[in-house]
Amino acid sequence: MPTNKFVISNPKPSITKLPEMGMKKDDFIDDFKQYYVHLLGRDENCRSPLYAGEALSLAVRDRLMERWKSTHQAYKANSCRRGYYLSMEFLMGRTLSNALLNMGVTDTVTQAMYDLGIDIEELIGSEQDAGLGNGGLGRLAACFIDSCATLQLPVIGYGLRYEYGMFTQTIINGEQVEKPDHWLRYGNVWEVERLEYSYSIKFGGHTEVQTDENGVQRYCWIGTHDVLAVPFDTPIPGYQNGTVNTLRLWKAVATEEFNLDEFNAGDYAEAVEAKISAENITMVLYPNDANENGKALRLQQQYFLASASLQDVLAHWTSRHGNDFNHFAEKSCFQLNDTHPSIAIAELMRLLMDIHGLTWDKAWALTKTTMAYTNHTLLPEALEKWPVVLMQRLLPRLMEIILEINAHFIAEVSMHWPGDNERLRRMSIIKEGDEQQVRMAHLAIVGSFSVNGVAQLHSQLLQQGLFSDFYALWPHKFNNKTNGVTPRRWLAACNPELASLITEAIGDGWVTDLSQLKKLEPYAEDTQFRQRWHGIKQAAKQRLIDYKQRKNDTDINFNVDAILDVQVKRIHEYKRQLLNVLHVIHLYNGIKKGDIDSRVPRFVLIGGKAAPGYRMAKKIIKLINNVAQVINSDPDTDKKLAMLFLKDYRVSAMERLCPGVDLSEQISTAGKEASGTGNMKLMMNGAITIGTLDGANIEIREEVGDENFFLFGLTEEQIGARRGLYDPVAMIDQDEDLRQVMHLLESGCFNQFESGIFDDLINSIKNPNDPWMTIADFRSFADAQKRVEDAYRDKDQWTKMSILNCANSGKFSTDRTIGEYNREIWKLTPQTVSPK
Ligand code: 26Q
Repeated sequence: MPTNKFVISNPKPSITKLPEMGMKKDDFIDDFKQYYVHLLGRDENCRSPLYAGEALSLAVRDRLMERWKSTHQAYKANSCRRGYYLSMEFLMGRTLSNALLNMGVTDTVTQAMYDLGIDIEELIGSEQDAGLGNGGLGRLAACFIDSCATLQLPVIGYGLRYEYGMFTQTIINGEQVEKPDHWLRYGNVWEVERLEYSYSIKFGGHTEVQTDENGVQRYCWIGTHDVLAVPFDTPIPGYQNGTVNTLRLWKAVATEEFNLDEFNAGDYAEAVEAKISAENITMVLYPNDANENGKALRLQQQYFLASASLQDVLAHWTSRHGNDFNHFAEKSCFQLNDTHPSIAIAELMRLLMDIHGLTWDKAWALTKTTMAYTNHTLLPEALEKWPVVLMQRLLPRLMEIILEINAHFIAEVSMHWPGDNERLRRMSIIKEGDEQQVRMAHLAIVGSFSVNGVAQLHSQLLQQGLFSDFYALWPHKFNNKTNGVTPRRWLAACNPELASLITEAIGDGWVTDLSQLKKLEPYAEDTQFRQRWHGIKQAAKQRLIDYKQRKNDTDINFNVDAILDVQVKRIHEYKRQLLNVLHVIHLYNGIKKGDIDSRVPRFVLIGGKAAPGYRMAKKIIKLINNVAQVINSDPDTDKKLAMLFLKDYRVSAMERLCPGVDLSEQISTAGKEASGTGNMKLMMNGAITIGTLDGANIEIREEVGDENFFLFGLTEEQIGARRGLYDPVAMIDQDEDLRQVMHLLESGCFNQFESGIFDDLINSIKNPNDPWMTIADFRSFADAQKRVEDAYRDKDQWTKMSILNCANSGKFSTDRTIGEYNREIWKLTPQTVSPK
C-alpha cells in the first residue's frame, strides 16, 4: 500500500463522533481552563488578555465545528445550487464578539468570564482586526457573507489570506506614517488550514497546441512557474440558525520547498529566492482603494484568487460528475466583487476547455450563464486596465482566450451596429493606443449575465454614462442592488444598550428582519422613550471620549452636550474631507470674531487612511491635524469647538464610534460616491445625516424623509452642467464667509512654520477644473450646518429625528440586499441545517 500523507488507510467513521458540547456557563469555564492551561501553557500570573482571549475563542470555536460540518454535509447531500462570492478583500474586523452574538451565548460567556475575574470586553478588545480590505468594498463582502449565513444560503466566500493586511496608520507631526500590519503574528484561532485541498497555479511560460491520442487539438500551457494555493477556512455562523458557512482564503506557498536543480548546482540563494517570490503573492494587501495601474504582483494576486477558487469549484464538480458539465450552470453562480477577480471569466474558459475538454461554445455558454459582476465605482480613472504585454508575459494562455472572447464580441457588435467603428473602438475589450490594454470592466460585462451597481443613482449613471454602449446592446443584463450593512455587527453587537431598548419596545424580530424597526416610529412621540434614547446616546458619547482620553489620543475637555460631528472613511478628494475642514475653519473664524451666542458647541472627528502613494490625500490629513492643533490650543474655543483626527480608522474603531455619533457627514461630490455604507451604519445607530444627493444618501433621505435629513449641494446633473463654467475664485470673492476662510488658510494661519505646504491643496480647490467642485458647495454646506445647529438646540426634536433615522434604516440591512441578489441573480434555495 503506497503511503499518501493525505490518506489514512482504514479509519472508522467513529473517529469523528463526539459527545455534544455543553452550552452552559460551566462548560465554557471548563473548556476555557483546558485551553488556557494545557494548550497555551499559561497560569494565573499571565496578565496578557491575548491568551485568555485565545483560550475563550477556542472554546467558542469548538461549538461551531459540528454545525460547520452539518452545514457542509447538508449542502452536499442536497446537491443544491451554490453561490461563490469572489473578492480580493474581506474586511472582517474582529470575530469573537460576533461569533458570541450569532451563537446566542453572549450573556452566558460574559458571565463565565466574570466568574473567573475576567472582563470579557478586555478579551474582545485584545483581538486584532482582520484588516484584509481597504474600505467599503471589502467590508461589504464581510457583511454579505454574514447575511448569506443568516439567510441560510449556500454561499462560499473566496478571497486571499494576506500575511499583511491594511497598514496601521500612525500620525507623526500631523502626517500619516504607515506601519505594516502583521495581523497573524499572534496566530489566528479562527482559521483552519486545509493543505489537502491545495491547487497549483501557473505563471509565465508559453502555450503550444498538441494533438491528443484521439486526434483532438488541445492548448497546453507549459514551461510555467507554479505556485501552490493553500486554503485557510474560517467559519461564518448565521444568526442563531444552525448554519455555518465558509470563508475560504488562499495562501501562496512555493510548490517545492526548494528547486532541487538549483540547489544541487550549489545555487542555494537562487532556490530560496524562487520560494520567496512565490510566497510574495499573498504577502500584502494593496492599500489603494482606487486603481494603481499595471503592477505585476497585483495581477498575479488576482489570477491566483481566480484560478484557485475555480479549480476548487471544478474539483468538487468533477468528483461527482466527472467531465459532464451539462448541469454545471444550473448548479453554480459566481459573483465578482468589482473587476478585481474578473480574470475568472477567462480562467473558467481555460479550465473547461484545456483541462476538461469542452468546446469553445460549450465553455462560453457555461461562463456567461454563471458569472455576475458588481461595479463599485463611477470614476473612469479607477477602472482597471492591464497592459496586454504584461498579460502575455504572466498569463499567456489567458491573454489568448481574452483575445478570442474579444473577437467573438466584436463580431456581435458589428452585427448590431454595422459600420459603427467608433462604437467598436469604444466597446472593445482591448484598448488600442501606444500600449494596448485589457479593459477588465468590458471583459466582466461581456462575460457575465448580470451587471449591477450598488445604489439606485449609481446603477442609473452606469447605464446612462460609463456603460451606456453595453446597456444599449444588453439592457437585460443591467440591474441595481443597493448596498446594506449587517445589523448584527452594526447595531446588535456594537450598540447593546440601544439594541436592548429597541428590543424592549418592539421585540427582537428586527435582528433578522430590520424592516421591523419601523415599529419604533410611534415611540418618537413618547417622552419617556425619548429620554431613555437620549440618555443612551449621551452615555455612548461619554464612553467614547473616556476611551480616547485613556488612550492618550486627546486631552480635549469634551462636553457631551456638544454635537458629535463625524466623518470617517478613506481619505479621497471626491469624498471632500476638505469641505468639512473649510467649514470647521469657518466656525473657528466665527468664534474669533466673537460670534458665539448663535452657535452650538461642536466636536468634529475626522478619520480615515490615505493610500500611501496619494499625495493630495496625505496632505489633507496633515491639514486636518494642523487645523485641529490651532483650534484646540486656542483658549477661545474652549467648550465651543474642537476637532480631532482619529488615527488608524478601521472596523473595530467604527464599532466603538457608531453608538455616540450625532451627525453623519456624507458630503461627496454628487455622482462620485457609488453608494457609501458608513452612512447606513451611522443612520442605524441614530445619527442624522448631512449629505449631498449622492450614492445611497438619496435612498436614505427617501426612507427617513426630507425633514430628518440635512440636504445640501449641487445635484449630479447640476455638477455636470457647471463644468466648463465653474469659477471658484469668483465664488470666493462673492461670499464673505468663504473669503475669510480662504484668507485664514492662505495666510499661513495653519502652517506658521511650514510655509507653503498647503499650496497645492488651496490651488486644487481654486482651480476652475476642480473635478470635485468643493467651493461650489461651500455656501450650501455652511447653511445646512446652521440648520443642524438649530435642530440640535431643540433636544427633544433632535432625539425624535434620531429615533426616526433608526426606525427608517430597515432598508439598509444586507439581509434585504442579499435577498435581492438571491431572488434576481443567484436563485439559490435556502437550506435548513438540522443540528445533529
Ligand atoms: C484596484 C487595482 C489595484 C489596486 C487596488 C485596486 C482597488 C482596491 C480597492 C480599487 C478599488 C478598491 C475599493 C473600492 C471601494 O471600496 N469602493 C466602494 O465600494 C463601496 C461598496 O460598494 C461603496 O459603498 C463605495 O461608494 C465605493 O467607493
